[in-house]
Amino acid sequence: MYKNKKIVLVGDSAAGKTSIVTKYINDIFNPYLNSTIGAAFSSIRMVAKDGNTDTLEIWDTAGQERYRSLVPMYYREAAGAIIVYDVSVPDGLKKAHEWVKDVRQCAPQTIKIYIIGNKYDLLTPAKILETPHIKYSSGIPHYYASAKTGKNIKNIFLDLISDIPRQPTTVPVVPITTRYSLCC
Ligand code: G3D
Ligand code: MG
Repeated sequence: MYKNKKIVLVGDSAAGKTSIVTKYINDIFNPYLNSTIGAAFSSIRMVAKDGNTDTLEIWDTAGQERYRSLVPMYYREAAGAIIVYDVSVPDGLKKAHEWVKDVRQCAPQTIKIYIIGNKYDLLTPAKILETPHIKYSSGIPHYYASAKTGKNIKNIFLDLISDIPRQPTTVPVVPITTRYSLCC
C-alpha cells in the first residue's frame, strides 16, 4: 500500500489554478468559476508513466492576500507543488518565483516543484515569438499551458506524478500487550 500523493496548487489570484484543476479532472473550461475561498480539495486516481496507479490529492488554494496565511497549512506532507502564473501579466514569472520561496520555506524539503505559465492562448503570434521557450526556470521544470485549450494540462500532472516517488503507508504498530488484553 502506498501513500496518496498530495499536490498543492499555489500562485497569484486569477492565474488560473482552479481552471487548471477543473480542466484536468472534468475536462471542461468554465469561464464563470467563482473565486476559491480558502482551498478546494479533489481526489483522483491516475496511471503514472510506470503503469502503476496513484491516488492524487489535489489542494487548489486561494491566491488572495487574505487567505495567504492559510496556505502553509496546505503544504504539510505535500509531495508536489504546482506554481501557476498568468503569462499575459507582466512579471508573472517573477511572481511565480516569490511563490517558490514560499514553498521552499514552508513545505517538506523533498517537495517537487513545477512552474506553469498559464493562459498561453492569450498570447498573440508576435508575443509568442518573443516569449522564450524555457524548459526550466532556475532549475525548476517550467511549462506553458492553457486551461482554456487544454495545452499541456495532462502532461503536467502526468510528469509531476511520475516524478514523485511512492512512499509506503506506515502501519501503526500495536504493542503486543495491548493485543493480548483485547482477548481477555
Ligand atoms: P485562480 O483559481 O488562480 O484564482 P481561476 O484562477 O481559475 O479562477 O481563473 C481566473 C480567470 O482566468 C477566470 O476568468 C478564468 O476563466 C480565466 N482563465 C483561467 N485559465 C485560463 C486560460 O488558460 N486562458 C484564458 N484565456 N483564461 C483563463 P474570469 O473572467 O472569471 O476572471
Ligand atoms: Mg481559484
